[in-house]
Amino acid sequence: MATFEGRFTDATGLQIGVVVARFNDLVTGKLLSGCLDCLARHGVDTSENSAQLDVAWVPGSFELPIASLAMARSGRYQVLITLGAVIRGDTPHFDVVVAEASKGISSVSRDTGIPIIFGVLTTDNLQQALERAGIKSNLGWSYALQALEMGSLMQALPENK
Ligand code: INI
Repeated sequence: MATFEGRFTDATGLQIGVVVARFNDLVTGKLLSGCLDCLARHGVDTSENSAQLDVAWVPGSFELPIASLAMARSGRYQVLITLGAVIRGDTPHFDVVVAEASKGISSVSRDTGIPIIFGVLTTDNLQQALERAGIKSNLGWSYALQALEMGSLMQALPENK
């Protein structure tokens, strides 16, 4: 029996792309900070001229899938992280934006075989979003951990060797 698991201790050889939505950047900027902090503490080079990490900004969560598709197709990354915040109070088309972002991200991931971490907060109000972006905990940290796990798992799985 083979058991495959991701690892958190050695990020060497992992190229990571992060796609961040500017909409609600008070929240997404904090998610990005938490995410980069976690990656750095796990040995990822997060410096300005890092060859291991790229960050792409898009206008809103609706655009996360198309930018993810371009990055996934580039063949440069083993894992992508999407960061966004869709707040129900801000928009009557909350459900549309959330549905397009989630369906789009999952289909890009399946179609390209590149794991994409779904780091889009969906909350009723700004307070809840901020609580998940640093006031209580910072989910950006968790998304980074999940990216390390999935990126290294994909490297370990037989069909990716
Ligand atoms: N984008 C978000 O990321 N979060 C939101 O809460 C949001 N609201 O409220 O509308 C939002 N809208 C912008 C959308 O993602 C697109 O950028 C825009 O429609 C242009 O295509």
